[in-house]
Amino acid sequence: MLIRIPRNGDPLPSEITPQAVAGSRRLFLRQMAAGTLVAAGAANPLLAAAQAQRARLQALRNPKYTAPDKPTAFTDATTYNNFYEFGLDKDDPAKYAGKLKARPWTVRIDGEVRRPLTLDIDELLKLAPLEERLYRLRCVEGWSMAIPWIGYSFAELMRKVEPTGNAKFVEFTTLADRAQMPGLSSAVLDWPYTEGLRIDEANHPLALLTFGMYGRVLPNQNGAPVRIVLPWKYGFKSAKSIVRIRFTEAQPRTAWNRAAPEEYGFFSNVNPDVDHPRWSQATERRIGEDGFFTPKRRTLMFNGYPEVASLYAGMDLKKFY
Ligand SMILES: Nc1nc2c(c(=O)[nH]1)N[C@H]1C(S)=C(S)[C@@H](COP(=O)(O)O)O[C@H]1N2
Ligand SMILES: [Mo]
Repeated sequence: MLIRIPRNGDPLPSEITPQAVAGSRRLFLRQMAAGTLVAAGAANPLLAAAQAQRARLQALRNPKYTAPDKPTAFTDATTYNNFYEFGLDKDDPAKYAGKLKARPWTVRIDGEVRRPLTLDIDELLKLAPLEERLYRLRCVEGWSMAIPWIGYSFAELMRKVEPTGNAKFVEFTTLADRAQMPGLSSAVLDWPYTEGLRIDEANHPLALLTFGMYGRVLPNQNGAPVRIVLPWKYGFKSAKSIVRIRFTEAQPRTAWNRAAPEEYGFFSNVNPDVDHPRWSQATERRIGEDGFFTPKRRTLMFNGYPEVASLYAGMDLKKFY
């Protein structure tokens, strides 16, 4: 991502104390001193209010896809974000995504399919039963979270649109609206943000078309009203606020690959043995565990989802990073 190039002696991106965390720690200490801290959830009244206003989303917990991890605090998952359409700082999406109008919203599904669809977001949401899945999310920058997402396998949508024999890839295009997204004035990426998958990856049951988290619809900063979540890949593959899904014969270009091809490949599977050209990927910092003495976690192959390994049988994953 657009992290400062660590020069000699500079901290690695994963070692910089995130502003939001430092900020909430200061607030916590102040509240402690003032004796106003009644419960952990009261630490951020603004967030509590935002959470209460979002619609609940009913979903059945799928135990097969429930990571044994402790879920990341909702406050962390909604204030420490990458969503460059709203700015480059981790707390920019929480500050500026409030403007995003996530409903009404249409998603176009077309390209190499027998039944192209243009669906209102609430029709798309009802296309298959919603499940809750606790997935690990590993950002290429070296931090991770565990988030209870709500959605259904992207494979369910694929069955409905019936890809043709020519469909070899899927391209996701996300919203690029200058009126709602202040980050678009920056030329850091060539907007709109696009991502892509090989069709067998998209068809893997782990790939989750996601509408909610923590029991409610997605907060804007996490990609409302619909995003994809690919827990075995680096976080940037999981495109937010999707407006178009296109099935293609040729491998689609992706925003990050166009911006820095040596750093962000098409596959971008989590792999502790393949370093980013500017830093190691062997370990990670779990957001919320960043005490001074907290050891880093070892990053797992495919982020701990070995069931995807067969998708890459026979591929040199150093070459196809
Ligand atoms: N449209 C869009 N999607 C995006 C991004 C972005 O900047 N724009 N950032 C990606 C990155 S780098 C990460 S790590 C995840 C973060 O998701 P989260 O904020 O819900 O944890 O979103 C991904 N999806
Ligand atoms: Mo990321």
